[in-house]
Amino acid sequence: MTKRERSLDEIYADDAERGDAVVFGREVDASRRGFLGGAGLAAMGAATGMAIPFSASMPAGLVPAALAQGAPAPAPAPAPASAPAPAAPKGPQFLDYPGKDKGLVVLGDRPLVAETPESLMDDATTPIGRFFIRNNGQVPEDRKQGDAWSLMVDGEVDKPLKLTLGELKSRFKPETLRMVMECGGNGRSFFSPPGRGNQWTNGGAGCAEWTGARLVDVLRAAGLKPDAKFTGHFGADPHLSGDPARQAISRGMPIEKALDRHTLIVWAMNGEPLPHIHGGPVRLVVPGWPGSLSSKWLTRILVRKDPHDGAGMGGTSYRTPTVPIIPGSNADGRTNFADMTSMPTRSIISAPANGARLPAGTREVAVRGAAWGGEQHPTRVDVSVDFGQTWKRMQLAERRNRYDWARWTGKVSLPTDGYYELWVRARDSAGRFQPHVAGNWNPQGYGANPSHRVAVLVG
Ligand SMILES: Nc1nc2c(c(=O)[nH]1)N[C@H]1C(S)=C(S)[C@@H](COP(=O)(O)O)O[C@H]1N2
Ligand SMILES: [Mo]
Repeated sequence: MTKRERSLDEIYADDAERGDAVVFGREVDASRRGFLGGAGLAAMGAATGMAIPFSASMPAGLVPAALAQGAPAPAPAPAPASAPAPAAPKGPQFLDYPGKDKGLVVLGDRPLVAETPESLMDDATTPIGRFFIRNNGQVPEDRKQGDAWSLMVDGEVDKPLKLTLGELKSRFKPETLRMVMECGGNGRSFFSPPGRGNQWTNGGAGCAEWTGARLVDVLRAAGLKPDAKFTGHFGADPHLSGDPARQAISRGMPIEKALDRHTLIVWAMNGEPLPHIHGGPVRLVVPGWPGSLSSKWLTRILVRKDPHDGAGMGGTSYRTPTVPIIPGSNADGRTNFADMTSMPTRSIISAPANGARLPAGTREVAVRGAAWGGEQHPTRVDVSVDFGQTWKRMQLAERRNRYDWARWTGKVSLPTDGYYELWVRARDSAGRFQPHVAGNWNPQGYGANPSHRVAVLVG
């Protein structure tokens, strides 16, 4: 047998720094890999032993998707029995949590935050086991109160309500909708320089079937006063410090969003009682807007005449510049910033997975994924295999209801064996395409929605 060159993904799986040295010709900060120059491109071709058929149209400075931050480490080649035990591999830390898929990637463990790799967003309805987790404080103790859980609706209302979950279920007509919930920081890792916070790739999103009462029905039952202009949301989770005087998070929204018939007080997810880690027994689901509004372990909705002032409001929290600022600058969010409302349009390729190796001679690849867009919805999805020179339109499936994501499928052709990147790009109902790079830099890194890229090796 001839001596086999180690592929670049094997080198990366064993030793990411060595991989960087091969590609970039020098050591680079492994968390923020540098840009790939012409020499690096040649080195990469040599290291993978593969041609890059469309290298001529590869944008200068592009970090190949196979190497980009967040790429799941490809499985290393099995080592011979005699080989010394390999050093602990660097790369993603996978979640080990009851009921959760082992493929979820931990972004932080205090508070617990885990994202769903794009390849696990392959179901039309995201299974509970694959749904991302985002906590800001401690996970409250699970007292298994079920229908005895109670919640308050007060403030600018005629009749403050104190409702148990049992009463909520019996007094209001339940609604079931399949809707995306997405963290406001989803895509943050694509910003340069990095935004502060969890370094989400595209995995701070999922699309579940939510069952609950419409918030509008509950607010009408309480009777809104003329001054009812905003909400404030409260949950039972303790602050990370354990200080009872501090809130983990307490966000609020304009009353118009609270009156949207899709905004729900939810007690079931995919037909099951809402799991504790997702805010059970009761949470809000405020679709299309930053996930932070969707308060878990919901205890109180305060109706206000002024914008809410809880933890996670004001400054640069869930706020983006209304006038572009210099990336990396030190804005405090007081001027020319606005609260985030709609999330931007995003699309993902859920199959093939990043780093997929296809048999030599493969000339056609089936591709599929999802697209969604906050208050907008996707009107078309295109995939490119030649670094964005040409695009092929994919087929969009019907959405069940507003805020559902659109699943899409299609086929792309590959002219020869080699290294390819599949790029996906959605256009939304406002006519906006996803950009190639994250724009509108902001200190906390919100709203990054560049094209998702997947590396594929044929041969
Ligand atoms: N009480 C409470 N609600 C919360 C949070 C939290 O930390 N505490 N995190 C918010 C954020 S930032 C997001 S993105 C979503 C995540 O919901 P999930 O963990 O069910 O995916 O819950 C929101 N609701
Ligand atoms: Mo979030």
